[in-house]
Amino acid sequence: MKLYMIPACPFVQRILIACQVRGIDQSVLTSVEIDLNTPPKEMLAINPSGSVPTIEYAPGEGFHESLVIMEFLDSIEAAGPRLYGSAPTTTAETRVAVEVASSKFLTPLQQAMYSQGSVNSVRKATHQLVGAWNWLDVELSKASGRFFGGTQLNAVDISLAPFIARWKWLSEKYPELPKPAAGSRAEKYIAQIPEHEAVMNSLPSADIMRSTTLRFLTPHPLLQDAINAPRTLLENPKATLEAAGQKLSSWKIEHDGQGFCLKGLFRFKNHSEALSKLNWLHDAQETTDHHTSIVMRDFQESEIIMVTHEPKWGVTQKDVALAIAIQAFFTEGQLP
Ligand SMILES: N[C@@H](CCC(=O)N[C@@H](CS)C(=O)NCC(=O)O)C(=O)O
Repeated sequence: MKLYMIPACPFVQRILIACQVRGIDQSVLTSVEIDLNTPPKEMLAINPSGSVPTIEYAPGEGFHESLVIMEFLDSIEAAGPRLYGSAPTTTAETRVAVEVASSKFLTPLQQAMYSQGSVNSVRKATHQLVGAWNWLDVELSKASGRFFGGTQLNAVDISLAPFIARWKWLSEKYPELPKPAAGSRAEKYIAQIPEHEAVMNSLPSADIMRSTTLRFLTPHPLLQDAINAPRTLLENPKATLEAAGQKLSSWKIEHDGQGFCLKGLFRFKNHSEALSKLNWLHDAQETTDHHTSIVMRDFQESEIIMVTHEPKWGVTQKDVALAIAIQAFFTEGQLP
């Protein structure tokens, strides 16, 4: 059997940890490292979405989704303990526990972990994490050992482990995120999980873990440009617009009596596209600490006006940088 994977992916790491615990080695499930930009055609035939982990259990036959693969691995005869227990009732209960852990704990953690520097996401995570740590603490107190699986890792522990292993870099980057209470079970758990042998054997080097964690914590380069750009007024904004060419083709410079401003007109296919894009814009404004004026004509069309009022009316370098990011997202659907 083959496991299509990239070592830095936390969902792949669930599978690698599961194999370690169950004692399923490379001769049974062979890792095939892929390039996510160009997945092999054998993998795409099984999983057209191109995501990893994907398992090929027989030539041309397979499936994806880390939790489904973990359940499948539990059906294989192997020396190690079962991740979902042996009795049907334990299996069912463990499945439910994985779901609950995902919604109560992983969702808030991932909100911060995949924030891309979004101030709104970090704020939301800050609210939710207090409850998440409490939940973890209470649930661990019901377990018969330091892990959900008692003395060894079960499916719940494994589903959480790759994300918990990233907490260190997450909390360094956002020290304002709530932490588990000092001396609590949750605090011990997040210290012990990354040190568990099965977890250590499954994760790439600390350097790779750090850099991939940080990549999802920092704003997209176009938003980073807007954060860095100075609020310096442009002498000749029309010339700047022309020089930017395609990148600013949805925008024009207007003179509205008080001075220059940038105006862009963007169309949406439907109501839900309009809402998701304006939601992104709200987020981008908070993240770049730069605000625009939006006129939403209807759910098909919005006009965005960008102008800096202080200390003088006009178009600044920051306006232009944010306009480039808005155009990239609004016209291409996602940031390039
Ligand atoms: N729900 C999936 C998530 C897998 C996932 O998001 N994998 C990422 C890499 S960490 C991926 O393949 N992204 C590329 C894509 O979705 O095309 C699972 O649990 O397996």
